[in-house]
Amino acid sequence: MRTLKFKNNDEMPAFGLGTWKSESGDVYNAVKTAIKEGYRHIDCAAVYGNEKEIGEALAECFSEGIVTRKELWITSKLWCNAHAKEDVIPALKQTLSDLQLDYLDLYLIHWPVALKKEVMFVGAKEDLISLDDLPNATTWEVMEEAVGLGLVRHIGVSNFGKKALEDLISKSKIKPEMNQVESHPYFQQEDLLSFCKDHHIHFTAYAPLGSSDRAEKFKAADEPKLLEDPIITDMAKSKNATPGQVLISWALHRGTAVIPKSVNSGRIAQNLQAGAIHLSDDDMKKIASLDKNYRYLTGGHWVFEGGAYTLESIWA
Ligand code: NDP
Ligand code: 1BO
Repeated sequence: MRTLKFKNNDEMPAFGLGTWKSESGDVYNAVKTAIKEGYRHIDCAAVYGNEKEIGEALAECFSEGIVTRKELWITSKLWCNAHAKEDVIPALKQTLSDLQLDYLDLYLIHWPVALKKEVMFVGAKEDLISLDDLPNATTWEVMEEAVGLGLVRHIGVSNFGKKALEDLISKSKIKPEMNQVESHPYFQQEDLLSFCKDHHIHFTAYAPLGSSDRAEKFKAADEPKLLEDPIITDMAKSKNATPGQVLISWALHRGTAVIPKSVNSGRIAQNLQAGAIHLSDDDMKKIASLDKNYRYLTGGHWVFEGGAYTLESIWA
């Protein structure tokens, strides 16, 4: 399995299981099936509301001797309503308790957006806190403390653009080691990927299959269907593979990590096998030609008339 190497020589499996939208009742089986199949990296987040059930699956995998803690790479993310200094460690401890773990391999600031503590899902501009009042660098100081406390091995960010990264890099003792962002053939983010490479920040591609199970209210009516793109489906046929496998293989060939979500045991197994599919330079070029700068996750839910954030400020 391909890995991404960190400065201290820790290696993160480049392929992992996504768990956003993995419902209660499904996620336990998904995680257990994935680990039994050979997955060694699980991507979690407090806001996904399923860390307790993931914790039960992990505990059972350990107690049944399917895998040891050291063999797994577990990522989780700090939700936006816990950015205040005093809220970071309690939120992290809650995640650790839910996942039944002593430490995380990687902990990320989920978005460069701050919410009031009592708000889980943003509904109005009053729910938001401006980054002028609660800067990412303030939250980051406590992320750094979490490393010192041994609660997390590595820290990073998610949904950060170049400007937000530059700001954090200039103010931090421990530099962010990961940026987890949307990336797939329709939204490749070459600029951001190359910025991250230059600053020794690893890059994880989320929504690699087009995130088709997002709630309808967050989808554009004319949303392009990545899994049905003729270049992808033709390439899949020619390699006796599935479109999903071609998309995952493309991300791995680019040198990024990739975390497709599935709760279907057949697709969980199929996605892992994508690591064995070879793409030639010509295949890579054909796929690169598909870029249309199309974000599935626009970030529009953070933006309100007169609110603290604009799309430009979020993605800058
Ligand atoms: P994905 O692009 O992974 O797509 C998931 C959808 O694809 C599901 O409907 C799944 O259905 C389906 N699927 C899975 N495998 C296949 C396959 N081989 N062929 C066809 N369909 C398939 O979307 P996500 O948005 O879930 O992104 C992946 C992960 O990235 C998330 O789960 C989360 O962990 C992370 N993420 C992080 C974000 C962040 O802000 N940091 C934002 C978004 C995602 P089924 O389950 O039925 O197989
Ligand atoms: C608000 C969406 C988060 C997915 O990681």
